[in-house]
Amino acid sequence: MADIKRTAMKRADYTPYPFELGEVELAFDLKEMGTVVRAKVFVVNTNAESGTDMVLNAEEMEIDQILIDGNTVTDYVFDTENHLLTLKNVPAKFTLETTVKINPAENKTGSGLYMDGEGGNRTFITQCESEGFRRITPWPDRPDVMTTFKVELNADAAQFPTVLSNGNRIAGDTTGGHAVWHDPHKKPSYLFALVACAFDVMEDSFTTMSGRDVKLEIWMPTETLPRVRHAMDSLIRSFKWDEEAYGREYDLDLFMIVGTDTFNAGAMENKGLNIFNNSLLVGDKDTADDNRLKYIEAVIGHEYFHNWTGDRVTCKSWFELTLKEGLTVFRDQQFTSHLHSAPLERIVNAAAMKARQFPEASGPMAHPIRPEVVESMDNFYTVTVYEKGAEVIGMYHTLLGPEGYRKGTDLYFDRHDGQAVTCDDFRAAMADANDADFRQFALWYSQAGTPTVTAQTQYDADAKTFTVTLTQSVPATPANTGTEAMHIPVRLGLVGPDGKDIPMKVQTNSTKDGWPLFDAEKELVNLMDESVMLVFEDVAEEPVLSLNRNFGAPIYAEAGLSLEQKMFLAQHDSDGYNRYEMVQSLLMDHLKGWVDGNRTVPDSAIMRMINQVLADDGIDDAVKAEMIKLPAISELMEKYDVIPLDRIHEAYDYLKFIIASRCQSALMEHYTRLNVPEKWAFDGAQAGRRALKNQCLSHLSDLMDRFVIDMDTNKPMEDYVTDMAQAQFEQATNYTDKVGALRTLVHAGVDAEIECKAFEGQFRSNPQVMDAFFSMHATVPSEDALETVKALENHSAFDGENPNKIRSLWGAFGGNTRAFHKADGSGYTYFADKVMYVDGFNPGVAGRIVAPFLKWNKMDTARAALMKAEIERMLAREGVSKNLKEVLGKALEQEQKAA
Ligand code: HT7
Ligand code: ZN
Repeated sequence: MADIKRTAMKRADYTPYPFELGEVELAFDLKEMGTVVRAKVFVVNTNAESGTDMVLNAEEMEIDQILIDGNTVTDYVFDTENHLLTLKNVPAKFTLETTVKINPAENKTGSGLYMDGEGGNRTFITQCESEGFRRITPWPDRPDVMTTFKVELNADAAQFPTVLSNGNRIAGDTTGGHAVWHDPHKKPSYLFALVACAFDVMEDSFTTMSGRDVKLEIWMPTETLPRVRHAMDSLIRSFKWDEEAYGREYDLDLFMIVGTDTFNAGAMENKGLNIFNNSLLVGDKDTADDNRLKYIEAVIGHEYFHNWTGDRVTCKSWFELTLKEGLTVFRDQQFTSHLHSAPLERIVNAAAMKARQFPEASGPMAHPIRPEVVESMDNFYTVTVYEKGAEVIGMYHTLLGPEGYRKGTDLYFDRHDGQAVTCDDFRAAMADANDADFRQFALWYSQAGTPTVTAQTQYDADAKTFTVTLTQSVPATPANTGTEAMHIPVRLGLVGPDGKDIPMKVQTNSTKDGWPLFDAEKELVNLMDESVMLVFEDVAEEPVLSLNRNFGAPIYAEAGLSLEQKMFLAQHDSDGYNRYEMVQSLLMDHLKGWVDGNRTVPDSAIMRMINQVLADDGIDDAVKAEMIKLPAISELMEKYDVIPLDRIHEAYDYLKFIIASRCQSALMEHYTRLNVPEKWAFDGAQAGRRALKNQCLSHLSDLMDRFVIDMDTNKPMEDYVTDMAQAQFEQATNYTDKVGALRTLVHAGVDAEIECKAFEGQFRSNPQVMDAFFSMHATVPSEDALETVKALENHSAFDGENPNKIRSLWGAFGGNTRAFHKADGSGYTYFADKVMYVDGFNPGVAGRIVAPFLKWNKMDTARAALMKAEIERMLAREGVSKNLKEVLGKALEQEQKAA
């Protein structure tokens, strides 16, 4: 095995940077090879000392010249392995000038300055979060070093007429390949951006609450520009919402967005110049489905909201990433809830927590939302930092109510505008603005793992009391961050036999750190001890406990309900989220019972429940679609120490068949009801109809591989449903219906060659749609997907160096449990080859797509051995990145579960 020495940074080791920097003047002479970057900055040693060393970060560059106060410096060390440039014995105050050369055309990492596009769309583009600026110029590349920036850009005017950077343009224009930009707001280097391109622009404007006019610009290749209207409208909605909901106004005269096809993440909040992956910017009714359009809107909002939560107030160190990301995700979720349906948004976000974050929290990469130890920062842009971080912000909102929460954010912005701060500063603002104690709540920042809250109940018919005992347990994780009792806000309700909520009155209440055990107004328990008991009085008849309503805390909630009680809540709970949760829980019980050979949920119960959901006029179509979806396979896998994967697949096949066959007429009836042409609108009700229709079609398609005869037509169902999907494909007047029909056909394994060819013919030149095409094939629930994916590598629209293509084909394949986990190990070998290939030029992406290997230790003996061998092979690659060393190294430290 090659050397796998790993080095880690610890949050506890933070020390402030010992120098202060004035305004930096940057000058770029942009060339694909040999871009010259000059930086000039006035530096002051904070302790007024001379003769100390100044350490700068510097990576992948040739140093041409270093001047201090105009004199050439020779006394420096450039450690190219650790990417550090040390200037020896610098004065107490001085002007530093550096000149370096970099090669953007050779940079395939997606970090720093690199090239995107081809021909007339060739573009210089930057990505500096988290450690990309050091690839552009030597600099203290850390978020707590903040300066103003003046940036001069020069590029070949014929090829790159438009040169953009942060702030305001103070010289040049958008056509001459030359401009000088000045950003008056101090910012850390990770928020720096530049773009040089030959794009066109969509313009609009927004008048802020104080009456200032802001120019809005989206820069794009001319041919793509018509498809960014939705993004521009979303941007205008974002400006308005942040003023109304948080009182936050935009602070420059210009706000620009530039789209790129080559991007490691979704988008980037550079001050005044957001850069977007085109997959989250470009799309309209004919090229993006309803979910994608909603996602585009949410990410446009997210990046814009960062202007205050991230840019104006930033992070003191990268350990504090959730300070800006958790908060900004919470803000974008509020934005989506406000514009669309709050219950639906809650369901979708909770489902993502359960399917993605809970598994992360129980694996080798488990970490608290504020990690304590990091080897590669790229590996910590995680669902834990983002989504669980948002849940933690949501709990402040729950505990303080909307007004208290707003008082907290107002104080946070007042106190910390222009500063780089910590999660503790945010928590202190919430506490101080409300005179509330969040000391125990701080454990949410430091403990990893998903707490379980178990409820035990007892009804006393004579005393008319209902006793609820709540017990919490916090799991140990590889991160070893503690298992102390947390402050968990547990929302609950008591549902009477008539289906109505029973008013909740506790016999005795108590307080801890100022928090009442039972907060009657908010209908929540402040669970702060390991176990608490609440006695509810005047309870005339035995109720059913509805626990963790609205998924108010990111926990496993176990109320110990019977099949009947779950069926009852699924129908009657006044909390929409828990109605959804009960249906999902019954589907999960059915699956698990099948796997374990101990079935407690009969097929007839599933039939009754699905039919009931479909028939219920009180539930939105979009919510119905979510309710009747099968729970994620990752959720079921979480329930096992040793994962019985083959039986899990059989359980899914069986449940799919049960739903399709037993609910066939209801599914058909709803499909037919909803499959009526209507004038398209970006509207929740309409999107809900499309979602439910496509979900019904997808369920019905599970009859395709069984010989079932339709009673009415006497036709085999296989032909019948194929006909329906083909007709929908041909007649679709919007992309949601078109791609929904095609996915159904492809996933059902019927011959869809004609439709696939037609689809490719129509969309070959649309990279985002081709990404969807690749993913659709890579996720076919069959072992055969491996061969399909291999073949698609040769597709003319595929490009193995492009992060979007890597994710859509190979990344999606990694999530295909049937093909990736093929018993002969060929899926593992294939995928490991791809990870190693990507790691050779883009470790950031490799560190993420490798995730399916991480739970090797929970697989059966044969699979675990095959996976382990591939992990070792990846680690043994000459030049393996620190990203892979960290994630795979942690995976290997796990003990194998199967004997
Ligand atoms: N803040 C942005 C993070 C990001 C990023 C991180 C690592 C590598 C590439 C990246 N591109 C963007 C995105 C956001 O959360 O808003
Ligand atoms: Zn963000």
